[in-house]
Amino acid sequence: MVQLRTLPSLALIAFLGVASAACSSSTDDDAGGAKANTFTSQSGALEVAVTTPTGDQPKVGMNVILYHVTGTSDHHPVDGLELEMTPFMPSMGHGSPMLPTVQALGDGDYRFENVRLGMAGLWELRTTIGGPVSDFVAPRFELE
Ligand SMILES: [Cu+2]
Repeated sequence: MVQLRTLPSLALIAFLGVASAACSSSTDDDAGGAKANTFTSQSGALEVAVTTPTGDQPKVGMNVILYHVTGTSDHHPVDGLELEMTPFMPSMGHGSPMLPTVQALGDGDYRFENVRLGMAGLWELRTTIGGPVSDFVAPRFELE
């Protein structure tokens, strides 16, 4: 039994190694600059890939944040959404002194400016989704 399982187990370990490397993309540069952190909306209908223009993680201070929104089932970009982002620090119960502005870029892409994250710690980018779809998503980031 042990011998029979040897080959499949090695293949599985190799696969898991690749998968975990893909997930921990924040610190390695081999991902070709993609570095997306993907979050599923509350209803499960949408997936939101979150990046920054530089490919770096959001940082303390002012940020530009990019969302790429796709349908969870068909993976098609979703345009025409009305997004409203409210950064929030759940552990401390406060938000940001300014609300980000958003610009729809087409092809499922949305650009938020003035995302001011005032201190280190865990932040949620609480985002209501309106327009053709009513939903909610809250990407979370630990800022150093
Ligand atoms: Cu705080």
